[in-house]
Amino acid sequence: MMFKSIFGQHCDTENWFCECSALYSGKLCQFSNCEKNPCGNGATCFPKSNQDTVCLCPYGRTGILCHDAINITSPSFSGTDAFGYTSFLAYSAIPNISLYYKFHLKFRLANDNSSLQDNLIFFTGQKGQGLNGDDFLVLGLRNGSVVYSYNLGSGTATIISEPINRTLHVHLVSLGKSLQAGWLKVDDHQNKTVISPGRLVGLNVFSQFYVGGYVEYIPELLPNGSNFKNGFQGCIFDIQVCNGRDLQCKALGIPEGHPNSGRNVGQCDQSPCQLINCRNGGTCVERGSTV
Ligand SMILES: [Ca+2]
Repeated sequence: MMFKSIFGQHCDTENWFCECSALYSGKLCQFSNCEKNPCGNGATCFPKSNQDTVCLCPYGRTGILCHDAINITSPSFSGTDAFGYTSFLAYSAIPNISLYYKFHLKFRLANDNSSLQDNLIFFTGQKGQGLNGDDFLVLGLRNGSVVYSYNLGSGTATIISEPINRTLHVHLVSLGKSLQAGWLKVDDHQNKTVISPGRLVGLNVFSQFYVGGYVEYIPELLPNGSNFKNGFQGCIFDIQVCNGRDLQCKALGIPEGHPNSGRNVGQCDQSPCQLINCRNGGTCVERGSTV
């Protein structure tokens, strides 16, 4: 089977690749390269115009040329830019989630309606990207709701939450799967459940675990049902995965809490009130700020 890449090369979908000219890179040659790369520390460089280049910093670096170190405890993501790059974190594939798993996380949206339209929160699949392999697990936002989907190889199961309440600063999501049965709980909404179609019960995913976006964001190369159009816009924090027989919870990554790579990720602005939801009509007041 052949299809035409967006830059005109023909690609064979069985073990295909696109041969890119020197000024382009990426699976579909979709990224423009810088002729002379001024960015430091392995940053992604792309030409913004004939005169200007832009550096997208790797995880842990910031600044115009990515020379400055940044300590990230709560990652903030800036969605997909006009050149097709998402900000993302990639963690080692999570072991022992085939039959049973749970995830817990919190997120805060950028103050922008587009952050709720069609945005990825996390993804893992068989190849991370590509046309082979049906199994995947994805969480995202679409039309104001949280969307949780998985495919165990015999069809996609999806749970769509009630629309989230945008007046909350922080949203809580818990989800899980036990054999074919999935469940999703968002904020104080009722728990929702689904049973995946077909007969298969195991989630067989080998890709890295992507948070906020992908290395190469090509929605048409992702498995059907997992293709959110944009990267996440806002902060995602306190992700816990619970796996194994006893569903023991821990942070993502090997070692724990450490991503393998990332791009264009900042530190979430952590004024304490942005992370607190007062109950019963209360208003959060920050103490100790001096002027
Ligand atoms: Ca499977």
